[in-house]
Amino acid sequence: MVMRAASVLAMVTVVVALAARPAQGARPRSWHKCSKRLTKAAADEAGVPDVLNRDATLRRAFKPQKPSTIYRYVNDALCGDFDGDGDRDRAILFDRYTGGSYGPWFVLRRSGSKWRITYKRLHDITFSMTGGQDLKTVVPVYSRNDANCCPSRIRIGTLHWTGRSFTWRTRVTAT
Ligand SMILES: [Ca+2]
Repeated sequence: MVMRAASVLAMVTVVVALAARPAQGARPRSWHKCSKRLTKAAADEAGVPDVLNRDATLRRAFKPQKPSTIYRYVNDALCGDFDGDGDRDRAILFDRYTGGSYGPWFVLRRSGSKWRITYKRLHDITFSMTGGQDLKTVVPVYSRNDANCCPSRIRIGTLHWTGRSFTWRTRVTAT
């Protein structure tokens, strides 16, 4: 009986240990659309409003208003697990104030029980952010004769996680 109890205990210990660690060979999970409300809450917790308010370029652009009062609404919210650690990560792109103003965006990851900023771009005129294996952003590139609605080219940005760090590449393409 004692032996049996001991072996059950050992089994429970193994099961608990397996559950506590990330799945073996866990793979990065693609970025996909998710809750704007929860992503904004994560951004607030990670200190995104402070980062916006401290940025000199954004402060100059919106003076005397605080940038965090300009960037209150979420244009795109994406979730994924870019580093494959089993914890959901989030990315947020804020609504631009006007067509030509900056569209700041951030990548957030869990660190213990806290959200932290792990990547940011504040000064691109980012129109949209989409998911997949990598995060992709679109910035309009206007030629002299382009109407406001219709840039003739776009700059596509790709944020890729190498397993150790992010790489950022852009390429310009016709629309
Ligand atoms: Ca993760």
